[in-house]
Amino acid sequence: MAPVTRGFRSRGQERDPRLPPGQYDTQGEWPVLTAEVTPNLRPERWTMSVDGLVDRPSSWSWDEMHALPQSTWSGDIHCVTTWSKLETSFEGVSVDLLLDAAGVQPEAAYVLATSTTGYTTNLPLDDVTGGKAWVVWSNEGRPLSPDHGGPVRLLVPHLYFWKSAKWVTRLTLLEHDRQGFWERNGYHDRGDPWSEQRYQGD
Ligand SMILES: Nc1nc2c(c(=O)[nH]1)N[C@H]1C(S)=C(S)[C@@H](COP(=O)(O)O)O[C@H]1N2
Ligand SMILES: [Mo]
Repeated sequence: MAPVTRGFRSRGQERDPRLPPGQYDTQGEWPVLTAEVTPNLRPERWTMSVDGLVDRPSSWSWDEMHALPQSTWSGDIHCVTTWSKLETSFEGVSVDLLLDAAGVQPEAAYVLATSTTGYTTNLPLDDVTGGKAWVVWSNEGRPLSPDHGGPVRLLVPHLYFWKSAKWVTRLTLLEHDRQGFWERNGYHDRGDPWSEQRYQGD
């Protein structure tokens, strides 16, 4: 029995390659991190808008969003407070679709995402295009709960999860970066977990 036990132990000590540096696995749990009061949002009254440096400022109602081609993303999410949730999935629409419909102007290089609550977060345009970002309304096949951003949140899973604005309602295309809520409070403008871009200057 001893060799078997040792085998298990050493396997348990190996670092999971899916975990970026400084992160731990929540083992399936999904913590809630909310800076503001969770809004009670009725889907019928929610809209998604794309504005700023676009040819056609555009808005989608709940029904219009659901009429767009949908995608499912599966993978891992990483919060800057060091938790990672591995192997989860979300359903929604690609941000590429929304930006293409609005027609992004050539000077646009950044995006500011805004929530119905006033929460904001800034992202390089390159980080929300090319199949890297979605507007999602369900997780593992179930509607997003209000705590997790329901009815609708942004999903930018390759960056720290504060970039994935809950209750997202607007994407504004900008020529110059404009800091959002956490970024003004010292968090990184990009937030790549694999290079540990946690704070300004990292
Ligand atoms: N509107 C809004 N979006 C937000 C936040 C927030 O406080 N308000 N927290 C961010 C942070 S720090 C993280 S880790 C994730 C947490 O999402 P969850 O509560 O669904 O885990 O949402 C991000 N989006
Ligand atoms: Mo976070």
